Amino acid sequence: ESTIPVVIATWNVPNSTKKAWEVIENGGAALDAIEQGCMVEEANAEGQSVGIGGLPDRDGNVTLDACIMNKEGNYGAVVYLQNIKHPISVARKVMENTPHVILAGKGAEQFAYAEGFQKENLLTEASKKAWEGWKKTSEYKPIINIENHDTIGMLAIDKNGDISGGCTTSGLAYKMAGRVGDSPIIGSGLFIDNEVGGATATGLGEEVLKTVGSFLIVELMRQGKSPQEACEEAIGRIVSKNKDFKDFQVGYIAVNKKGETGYFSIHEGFSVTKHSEKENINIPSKFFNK
Ligand code: SD4
Repeated sequence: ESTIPVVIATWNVPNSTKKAWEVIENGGAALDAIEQGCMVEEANAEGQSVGIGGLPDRDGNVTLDACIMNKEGNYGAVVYLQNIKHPISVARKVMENTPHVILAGKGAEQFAYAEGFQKENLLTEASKKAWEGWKKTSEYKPIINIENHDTIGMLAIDKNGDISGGCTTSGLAYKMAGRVGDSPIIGSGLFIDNEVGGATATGLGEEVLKTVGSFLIVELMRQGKSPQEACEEAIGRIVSKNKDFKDFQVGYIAVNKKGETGYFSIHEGFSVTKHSEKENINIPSKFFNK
């Protein structure tokens, strides 16, 4: 089924897709829809994997990764950003107001303040408690589908048929200090080519990075695969290269220029939220490991 406009996001994030849809319905560009849609989850302190309330690294610091990509193929990202609630918006400013595409850590934070963003404490009481609990064993192990609500990767096609995408996350809980995942890295956590389509990822970022998953999916669609076939092949690439796939999750979503969508994961538990003219629904993804 192909629908234009359309908004699709990783996990169960109906408020985000609703916001993005509203922007598009009012004639807005996919890029604005993406930014505003992602901001909804970033501002939600209960979501422990994005923006404020995100689970910290091993040392108790909340560090955020995000990127955005527009219909011209322009890209902006922030990695290892602290104390700023809306990394997706800072990523957009990097894209629009600097000669660079990625800003990291302190430099990204200083840039954000210069752009008028406020300093905020992102470690909520709930996330601090969870971290203190974790410290008792300090066992680092990626957990499959921590909750049905995680890194938000979002793709949108507006009324003009133009595609944009974004991805925002606090990364893996209790990661090493300094760790950066796939989410803010072009071609891994996100890739958009307005002539072909877009893709974005969630799950164990190291595996997405090693296979440049989102770029792979867009290139497979360029060669004629459907979004569904392309997502399945990209997951296949991971599981064929890493025999430990039983211990980690990766999920991909994709959309092509026609407004057809696809999604696939290694394990059960991944889902997508899709907003079309008809409805705003959460759909369980098909998965590899039956
Ligand atoms: C990362 N891919 O930092 C992100 C985390 C994630 O569901 O998507 N969790 O590796």
